[in-house]
Amino acid sequence: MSEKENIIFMYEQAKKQYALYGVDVEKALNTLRQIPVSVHCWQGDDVIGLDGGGSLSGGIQTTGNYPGRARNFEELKRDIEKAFSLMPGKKRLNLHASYAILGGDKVDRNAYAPKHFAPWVEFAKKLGLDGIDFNPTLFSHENVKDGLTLSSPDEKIRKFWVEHCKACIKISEYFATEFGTRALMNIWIPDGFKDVPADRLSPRLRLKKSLDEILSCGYDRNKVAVAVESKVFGIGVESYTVGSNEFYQNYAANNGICCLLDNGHYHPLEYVSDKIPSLLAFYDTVALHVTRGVRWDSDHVVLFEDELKEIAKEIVRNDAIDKVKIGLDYFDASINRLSAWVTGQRAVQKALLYALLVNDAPLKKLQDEGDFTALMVAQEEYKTLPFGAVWQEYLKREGLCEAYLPEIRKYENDVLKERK
Ligand code: RNT
Ligand code: ZN
Repeated sequence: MSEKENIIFMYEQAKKQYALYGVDVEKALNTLRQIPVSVHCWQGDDVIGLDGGGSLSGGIQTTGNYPGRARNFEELKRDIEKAFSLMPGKKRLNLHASYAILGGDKVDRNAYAPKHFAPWVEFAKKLGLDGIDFNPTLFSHENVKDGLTLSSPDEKIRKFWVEHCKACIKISEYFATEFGTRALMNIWIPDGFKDVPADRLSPRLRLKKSLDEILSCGYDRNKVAVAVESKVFGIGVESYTVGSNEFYQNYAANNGICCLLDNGHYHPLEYVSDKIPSLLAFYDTVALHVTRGVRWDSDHVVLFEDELKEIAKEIVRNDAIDKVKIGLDYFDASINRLSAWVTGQRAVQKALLYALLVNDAPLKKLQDEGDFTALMVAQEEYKTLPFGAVWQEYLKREGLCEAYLPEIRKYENDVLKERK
């Protein structure tokens, strides 16, 4: 039997086995290819950006010096094109403002305009992507003063970042218009203190005022979904972060915007999988940064692990595929960057498929009937169903296969090794 015949054979067997549980595998595969995943551009260059803003700051860090980092727009595009070609399913591109193509324009971040991102639009269209999502960049810049941006007590600094975020809303609107799909614009700020503050309220009131000013710029909410991303702590801001979870959830609820949950931004015993349904009770849109926290670090490459499966289940079984905006956020400079990219994106696709291959109705019924014995047994049974065979078939239909590393190794030898 050839490898291809084997995949088909295994898939047919798997389909029969899942049918015993009432799972329509064909339907699952068709749904999966339609779920957009917004892939971050910043895994390609260790979050350095293209606008010369300065070295990485704001409590996020990349570690490692694996050769081949993309050093300019051309290299980054080439790497994205290669990595994306190995990722199954529908993809969007997630850009940071620091990836502006200024082309000699002497403008600072408060004056970035759609034209500085036109080359990205052209590129994303060439790749046939679903759209572009966006992030103002409030780090790696000299106007981060004493670690503060939108919450700065220095009016000039605060205003600069308000203007930057307003400019980014306009750029997001431009992306939405170009692609005909709603763009997510996510605000994350590094603001916080290393040690015990004297005043925890005033910075938050200033952040609130800044967000009010940003949202008052008048934008089309059908085109742009503005999100705010909280964080429990960061390196160098261990004692206090201005943009806490409670702050942003209340702000978002009161102002008709949405929350972005980064699953590396909570205490290790708090689970984003459990936060998703809490927010779905109140919000039409919930945004995610899918990542993997390891002890104090929030940005390891995403793997096909239990919490990721639970996150995917909450999206699928609550009919929230259109409501939950999935974005990736991790960076690793210690291994091949393209491989890191692909591994994480595929892990998300696997988790979604895993969740789609569950017949939820009988399980929910067991819960409602209080038969927790049968529920536990049934949930365990799912774990050993032939998921891998369905995944292989999915990759085959996407023109891909499980073994993507040889292609990346070839690219490493042909392209990355030249970057000295
Ligand atoms: C940082 C946040 C933020 C960044 C990206 C680059 O802790 O997770 O989302 O990682 O915007
Ligand atoms: Zn994040």
